Amino acid sequence: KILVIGANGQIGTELVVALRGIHGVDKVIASDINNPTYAIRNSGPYELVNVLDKDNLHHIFEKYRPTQVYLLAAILSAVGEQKPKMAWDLNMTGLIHVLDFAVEFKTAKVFWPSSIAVFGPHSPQFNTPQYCVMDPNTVYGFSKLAGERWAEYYFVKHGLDIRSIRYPGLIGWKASPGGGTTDYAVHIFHEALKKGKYESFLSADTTLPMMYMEDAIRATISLMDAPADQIKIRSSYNLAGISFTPAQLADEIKKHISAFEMGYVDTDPRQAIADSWPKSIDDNSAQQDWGWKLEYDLPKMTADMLENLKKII
Ligand code: VAH
Repeated sequence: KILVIGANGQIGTELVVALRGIHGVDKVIASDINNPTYAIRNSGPYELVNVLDKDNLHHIFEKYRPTQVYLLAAILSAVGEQKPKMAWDLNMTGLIHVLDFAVEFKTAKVFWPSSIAVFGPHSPQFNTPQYCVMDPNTVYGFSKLAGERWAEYYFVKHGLDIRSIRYPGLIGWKASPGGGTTDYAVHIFHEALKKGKYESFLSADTTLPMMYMEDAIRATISLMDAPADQIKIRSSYNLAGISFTPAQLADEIKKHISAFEMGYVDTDPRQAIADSWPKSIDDNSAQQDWGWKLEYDLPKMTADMLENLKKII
């Protein structure tokens, strides 16, 4: 059995769909703190799980004895700055509970997402390497950095086969983003189709590493399928994705919706968060260790997003 915790989130929703397609619906237990969203309702086994409730979480591990666990429950960067202690508690204590039960129940593999948010103002801004100065200044960012240290620690001390990816900002059409700084890159598509215009909360020239959800899910599954001896990094793997600005994304959308109008909100707290993150990432380690290769560039992603969103908006 595969347990996905945080199944209602932007990554969780898509991961449940992908894993059920591979392993069969009944093999994948979706779970989250609240009831399933439309996207996965009535589509297979579902449990209410609160990673901060040890008894509840222990009961789920005992009931299913999962061979794989994907822990996607987290509070993201923007919401995390509004609720710093809650973000630290959920992201950190939640992870440690899962690590402990994975060891207790001998879970074969654990996946846990990190983020480019682990880098900070003094990290190299371009082609940010796997190892460098990391001084994240958001609670989300340093909870992910601390989480990477815990993940590697449980691999070394307990032999737990835990694997992780530092995701760029993710863009997909199956599920809404969860209160992050890169959410603009999803909202813009919905607004372009519904209203023909969008007011970006990040400035026109804010370059960020982003990635289409198809690539992010494929990377996750290929990392988890790779033989353990190929996984040389047990903190978290950099993934580069595609780096672009809101202006470049708007221009790409205009190739499909010529009347699309882009505007910019001049003050938003998420700008400072975006400015603290790298502009591009070096993912050589992922390419060498487990053969990572990106498929969606900006034009291909934009075309696919609009084509799929058009059908459900
Ligand atoms: C966020 N979407 O904005 C997440 C992600 C790199 C960004 O970690 O917080």
